[in-house]
Amino acid sequence: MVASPRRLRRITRVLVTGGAGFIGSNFVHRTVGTRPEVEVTVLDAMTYAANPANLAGLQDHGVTVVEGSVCDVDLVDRLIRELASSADRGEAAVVHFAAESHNDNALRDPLRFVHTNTEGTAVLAEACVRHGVHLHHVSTDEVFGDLPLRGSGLPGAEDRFTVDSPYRPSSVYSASKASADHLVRAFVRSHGLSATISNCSNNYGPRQHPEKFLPRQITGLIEGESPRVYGSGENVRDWIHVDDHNDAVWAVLDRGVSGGTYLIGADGERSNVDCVRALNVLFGRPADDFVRVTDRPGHDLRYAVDPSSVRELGWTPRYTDFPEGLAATVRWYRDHRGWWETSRKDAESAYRDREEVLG
Ligand code: NAD
Ligand code: TDX
Repeated sequence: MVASPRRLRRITRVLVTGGAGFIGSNFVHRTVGTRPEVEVTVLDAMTYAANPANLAGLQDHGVTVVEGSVCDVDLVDRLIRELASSADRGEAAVVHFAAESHNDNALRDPLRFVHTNTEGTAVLAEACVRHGVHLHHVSTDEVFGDLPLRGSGLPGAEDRFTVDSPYRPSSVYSASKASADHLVRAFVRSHGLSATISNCSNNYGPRQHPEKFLPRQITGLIEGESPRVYGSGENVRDWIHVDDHNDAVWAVLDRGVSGGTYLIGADGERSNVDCVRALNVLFGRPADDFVRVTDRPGHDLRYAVDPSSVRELGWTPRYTDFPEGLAATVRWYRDHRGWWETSRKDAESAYRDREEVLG
């Protein structure tokens, strides 16, 4: 018999930063659905990436939503003080999703990423130290840079990122997340912060902003447009369903050792071209009916995560069939046109200014 891993923490109250965005709102829904004993407060600045519809109806389930920034020192201090004082029946934790999350935007406005992602994380860490609250910092596999393509024969071509991989971020987005990871570790070592960090691979699922790769192609296909692939399209991402990511975050919250880092992934490596071919097939179109457009400057080639650190906590992914998860995601976008129509228009007008179709 496999022993079920021991819980180190019994968390009964969480402050979810960025809880109106893609992964954060799915985390809130999943927490409300699977852990009714946990009280949830959301802190979100409601930037363009947030959608108030993501949290619709959750107030009836006791979820409190506060509009504000993780960079607001006084607001963060008050919320974390309240969180600490009311967690009498268990422990409180901050689950930190809030970020500027899109690489293409980091090319246009890099300092905003440093402010939100780096400084905002330090503000939270300092308040967590002051009030003795655990911080779970949600980070990305992009902090490790990129790997050569499998089969290329280059050094590292058969590797995946592990907890011992060196940090080699290539964009201001990933550098701002890497800096945040370093700050969390420094607060643990020098200020006694209780914290865990997870670095996850690319997420897909409902409620992802149409600026991102898969929702951009899905909503475009619904509108009758061909998918748009950057450059050669041979770039590989390691896809994981957002619910699997969030279940892994809960595994880390329950059983992760303070100061520990956990890499989250679901063995889902696929090239961008493979993804658009799978989508075209789902839409009943010729697999190769897509256009190649201007590449992203500094475009990372391959990400791949060795998830053994989080699997050791007893977590396993439930969405192991990517085409099935993709088909369910397509259904969600077909059924929620009102959710994405305006944000798609805004994202597309920015894209069309910088993209050219390659011959
Ligand atoms: P998202 O852009 O969909 O959501 C981010 C949320 O943060 C939005 O609701 C936004 O309003 C909020 N926010 C932005 N600035 C804020 C501020 N100053 N204060 C408070 N809230 C603020 O992003 P996402 O894809 O859900 O990513 C969530 C987290 O997961 C990020 O930290 C990201 O780095 C990390 N991550 C994402 C992926 C992925 O594939 N999307 C993979 C690994 C890690
Ligand atoms: O239209 C597109 N065509 C295209 O080929 C877009 C929007 C993207 N791409 C490519 C770029 C990447 O190779 O698709 C891949 C995925 O792109 P994004 O969705 O922008 O994600 P990525 O840059 O890989 O970063 C994502 O995963 C790690 C998240 O946005 C980050 O927040 C997370 O940290």
